[in-house]
Amino acid sequence: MERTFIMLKPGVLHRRIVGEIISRFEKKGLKIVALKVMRIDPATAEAHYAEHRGKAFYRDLTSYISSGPVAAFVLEGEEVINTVRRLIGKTDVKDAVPGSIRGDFAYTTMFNVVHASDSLANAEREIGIFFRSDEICEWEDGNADWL
Ligand code: 3AN
Repeated sequence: MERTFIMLKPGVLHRRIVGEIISRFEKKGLKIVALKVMRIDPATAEAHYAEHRGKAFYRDLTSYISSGPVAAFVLEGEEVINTVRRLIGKTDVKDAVPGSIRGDFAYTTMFNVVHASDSLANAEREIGIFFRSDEICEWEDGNADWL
């Protein structure tokens, strides 16, 4: 069983499409174990995107991520990291196919609507940045046999 970190980026709350996006993960059968609306301070934004330090878009990216409220959550499931990456679509919006979240809701790569962890190591690191352990709620899924 894996966990992954998802963040709906600034602007998504303003567009009132949080529910529509979360609903895609729920309909797939993925399990929400943590969920909150928050602001990301600049130091946390830099820590989160540390692997991109030095790239041309790094400064714009970290200031954008701190520019407004985000919806952050943790999903749990078998192979959830790869499943979520397929649901969100490619990073470059030109390659994000219709039917994926980015393909349907994003127009530019910087504002590509959603972040999701891309590896087990990054998932653990990112969940640790954004959630305390007491904010993660384990629950039994009585419907698991139907998925
Ligand atoms: P992903 O979010 O799909 O894991 P990363 O980690 O390569 O992709 O990039 C992190 C974020 O940086 C992207 N979600 C996007 O907002 C931004 N980004 C990535 N590449 C570019 C680019 N070439 N131009 C502008 N922004 C970019």
